[in-house]
Amino acid sequence: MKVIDLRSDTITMPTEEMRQAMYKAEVGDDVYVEDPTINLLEEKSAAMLGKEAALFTVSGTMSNLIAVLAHTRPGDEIILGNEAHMLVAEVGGASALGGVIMRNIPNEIDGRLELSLVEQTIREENIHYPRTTLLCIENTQNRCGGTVLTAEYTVAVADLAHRHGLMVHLDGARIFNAAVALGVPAKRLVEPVDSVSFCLSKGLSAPVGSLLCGSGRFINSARKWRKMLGGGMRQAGVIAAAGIVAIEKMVDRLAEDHANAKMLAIGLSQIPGIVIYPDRIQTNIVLFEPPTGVTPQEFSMRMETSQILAKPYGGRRIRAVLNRMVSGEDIKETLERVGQIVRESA
Ligand code: TLP
Repeated sequence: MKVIDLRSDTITMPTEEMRQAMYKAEVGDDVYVEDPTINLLEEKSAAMLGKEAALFTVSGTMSNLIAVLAHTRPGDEIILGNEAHMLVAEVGGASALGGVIMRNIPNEIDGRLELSLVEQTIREENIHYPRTTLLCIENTQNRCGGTVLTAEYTVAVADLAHRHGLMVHLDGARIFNAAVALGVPAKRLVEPVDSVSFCLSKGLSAPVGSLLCGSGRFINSARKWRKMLGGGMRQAGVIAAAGIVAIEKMVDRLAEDHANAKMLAIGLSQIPGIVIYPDRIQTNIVLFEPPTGVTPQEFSMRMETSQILAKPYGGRRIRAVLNRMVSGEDIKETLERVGQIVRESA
């Protein structure tokens, strides 16, 4: 039986074109900013996102952590959603290594942070209070089911933060999914934020890496923080080369993953007992609940026995992430196998 891996879009393998580019990549010592392939990836990334400069890092987690370190001082408070990846799934790095308090407010079902709640949470000047210095938002919002933040919303929330003297960082691990879903260039979605990170190694299929983008001054500071974290790489052009292919060739095809996500969601909604809202699917992430009486852990184990990999994702939810390694045929197969599991569990 074929294994259908829906655990994450991080499982995507590099394409043949990426491997060729990696083989041929010109390299140099990137700590001296002398790797031409990394320099090119950083220039192209900054241009695509309409920012002055960019920094290549090993992961989304490292980019987000560097952003916090560069924007804040120990003892500051940062605001983010209760479903933010930076809060839930980055090992508490911002607090442990950056010394900041992570103050969270609930994400709306569509991933937004309610503007009035953001405003109420920003500290006023008071001798007892920490300084609130950074707002972090996420687009797409992974744990809300890959929901997108519109350009209009991002302008509104960034304006609010800026009015109160905060900087704004956007965790844009899947910003190109948001751009494709909304049919707008990614740079429009990140225009009002001070920094943005995005991942090469998710739907874009590169093997490694993330880019942190922002002003020239911010990126100079970020480069130093990256060095302190041990992230100064040397001839890493061999991996950056795949990243160039990722941003140039792999963005438009994300639409296929979105269509497959929709197909999976509609199919799941037709299986009695499965709880899912296909109308809420906006990109490549599908959250669903197994029939009552079966725990998500148990259901995910039964799926695994049927060679379908998808993990419990908090509460009663299971997450399936569509990606380049999963075809339309695989979705049909998934629906058949899941239908069978539900019939057998009844
Ligand atoms: N997300 C991964 C991991 O949580 C396992 C996934 O499978 O979704 N921001 C967002 C919104 C993310 O979803 C992720 C990774 C990151 C940051 C961190 O990126 P990496 O894994 O490169 O450190």
